[in-house]
Amino acid sequence: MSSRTVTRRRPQRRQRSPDVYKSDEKPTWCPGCGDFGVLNSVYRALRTQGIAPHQVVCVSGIGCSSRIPYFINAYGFHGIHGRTMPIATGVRLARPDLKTLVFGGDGDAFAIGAGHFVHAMRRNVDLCYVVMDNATYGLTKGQTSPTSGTGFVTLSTPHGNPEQALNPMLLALASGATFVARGFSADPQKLADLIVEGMNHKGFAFIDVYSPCVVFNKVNTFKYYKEQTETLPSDHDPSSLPDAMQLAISQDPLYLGLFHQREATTFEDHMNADPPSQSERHEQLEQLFDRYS
Ligand SMILES: Cc1ncc(C[n+]2csc(CCOP(=O)(O)OP(=O)(O)O)c2C)c(N)n1
Repeated sequence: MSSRTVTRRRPQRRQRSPDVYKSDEKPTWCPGCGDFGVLNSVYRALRTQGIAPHQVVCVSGIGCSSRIPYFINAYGFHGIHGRTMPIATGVRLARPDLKTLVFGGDGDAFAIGAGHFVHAMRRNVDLCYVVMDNATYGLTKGQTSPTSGTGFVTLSTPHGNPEQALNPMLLALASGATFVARGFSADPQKLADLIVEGMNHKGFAFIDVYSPCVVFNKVNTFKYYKEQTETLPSDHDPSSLPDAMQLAISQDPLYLGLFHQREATTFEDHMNADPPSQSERHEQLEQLFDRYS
């Protein structure tokens, strides 16, 4: 065993009251915000897991959605805009005994944080990342975000958004995420189930959640998602990446559920692996030398 190997304590699991996970801070979101449903799902997921508050850490970026750690009784890190992944990766490596949940908005994740997002997925860091996707920048009062539709009129795009929306599911699948799911904040029980699965997944779990902003986005509303979404076909095999991609392309309907899941070596596994011995390293160098001489 390497001297860097950390002994993992098993999380204590038992049924706890949902109130255990509620902090004393009252959510500051606007009435009707989709983020309330996400918070509710997180409480339910933690209760189902039976994990103690001191065994969970919630990392977030900046945005309305990123305020969520304040409302959860657990360790929390309200970070900087678009930098959740570096922070969460460090937390995960330093404290593998804690469950690391990561939260943010679509701006935080797919605009300023897009580069970090892609690399965390290809590294397969053992994190559960819940993106509260309202297709707008809520905190800064409603500019377009990468998931806003073409033509979306805002103060920053008075003539309509000239860009096409990014598809976060396809991006995650193409970047090597080993768990890719989509939920809806108006269905907190199904979302809670997905968060439980994401937390239990070994590797990077990405959950994109439709979480409407009732103040600044009159396009991606609860009504729109209720009409447009459908549960994934019951015969969908999540181990098939091409099938997952095919379903992720669909805009009508927009599917909800677990698109893809597979096993792969995690970043932590690599970091904790025994380093090669001196003779192995010598042999590798000789092979390299032979190849290039
Ligand atoms: C480096 C940096 N750039 C810009 C900002 C301004 N800013 C704060 S939150 C935000 C976007 C929030 O949108 P999103 O991440 O989708 O979260 P939401 O508020 O919609 O939940 C921006 C641009 C900032 N705080 N830091």
